[in-house]
Amino acid sequence: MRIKDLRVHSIAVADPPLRSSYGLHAPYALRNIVELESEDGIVGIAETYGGEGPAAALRDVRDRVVGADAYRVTGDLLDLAEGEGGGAERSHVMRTPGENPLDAGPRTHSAIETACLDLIGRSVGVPVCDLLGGRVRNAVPFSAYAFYKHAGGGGAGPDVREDRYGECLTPESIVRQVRSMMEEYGFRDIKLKGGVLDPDEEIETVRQLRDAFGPAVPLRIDPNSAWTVETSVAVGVALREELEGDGYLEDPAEGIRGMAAVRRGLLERGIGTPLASNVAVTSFAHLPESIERDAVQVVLCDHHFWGGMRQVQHLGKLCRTFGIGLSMHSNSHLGISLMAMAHVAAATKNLTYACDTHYPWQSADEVVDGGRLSFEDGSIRIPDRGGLGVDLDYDQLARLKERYRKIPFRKRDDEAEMRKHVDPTWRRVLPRW
Ligand code: GKR
Ligand code: MG
Repeated sequence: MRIKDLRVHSIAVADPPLRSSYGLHAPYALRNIVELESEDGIVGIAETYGGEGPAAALRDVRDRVVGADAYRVTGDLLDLAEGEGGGAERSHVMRTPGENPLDAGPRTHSAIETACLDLIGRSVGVPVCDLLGGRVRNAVPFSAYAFYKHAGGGGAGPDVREDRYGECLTPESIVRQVRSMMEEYGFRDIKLKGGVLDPDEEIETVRQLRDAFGPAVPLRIDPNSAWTVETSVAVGVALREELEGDGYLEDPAEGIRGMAAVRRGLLERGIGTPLASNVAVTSFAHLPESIERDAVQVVLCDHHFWGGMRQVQHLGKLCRTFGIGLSMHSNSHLGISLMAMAHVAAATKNLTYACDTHYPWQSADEVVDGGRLSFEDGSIRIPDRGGLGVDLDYDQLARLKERYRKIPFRKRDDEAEMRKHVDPTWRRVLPRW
């Protein structure tokens, strides 16, 4: 099946002022939507990181994609899947996800692969997860992803959006945020984005979440490398009970060596809380050292930057071989990404945790036909349709493209947003505590 056209649409989506150790989210999250059209007029779609860098990388492969066979092109582009230098240099410590130039290859490969699988799936009437070797689950569980945030629902000027959760900078307001998210979506796991307040306040937030939701609801906290090894160990000790079971401590300290030192410190104190990562371990090239040092016990996969869905399946198998758990990372996204995440999760046996999703945070906009996708008891059910199971709403796409055209943002820069809105002297300093 020949590919006749590759189209890349840069869009902007209203996003609330969420905080993390990277800084502050801008009023708009950027995404790129990819369309691949076959000679017989079938269109496969994908969603990926936004702004100019990822869009340019996709346009750069146009000549290798247009005219190629949809069944073979991801093999032809395999040189991109691992990234420069096999991915060894590709840490996310100082780079916000989507803004690391060394991710360009895997990101691009993934977007083309997803659109090809959607195209093929539509043409033969088979869901993507079944093209990937067959689903091992029909519904994929996601977790409530809590963020400290300032007041505001995202958007700017006349496009300003309703603030569903209000300002959340205290333990009590995070509990309210999570309660409302769990009621609306039915999530059964909670992840707290940390690295924002003093660690003692974040410990108190996790404790209040445990008090409010009980031990049957697994808890995770992720400060994105904001803590020293000593602070990470102290937090691990303080939250020993809260993070046990299906919980984990995610990227507390910087890099594989930092994570390994935290692991040693916790084990010496008899604490087996697993350490998870989407910052220290972001490529296959990181696995040998991480395994040798026992730095990371749960890898957060993400087809968007691990090179695609099949690479995530390989990752799942490798993790299983080495006794490592697998969870799923997310960034601000819409329904096409959500469905792609659900399909790859459905077709990856060793996925041992509920996946992350930012979907509740981008609730003001959607590009899929029929509007917002529904969760059932915190899970996304695989639709009984060929491909990803969602279509583009071209009116909404045009609206979000127009918005992109009008706003000044062309890349994600959480540090600049912090300086603009919160503290003019703010810099991303690691470790901060
Ligand atoms: O959306 O600010 C955010 C998160 O901090 C995101 O950028 C991270 O990539 O969700 C992510 C994570 O788990 O590290
Ligand atoms: Mg993380």
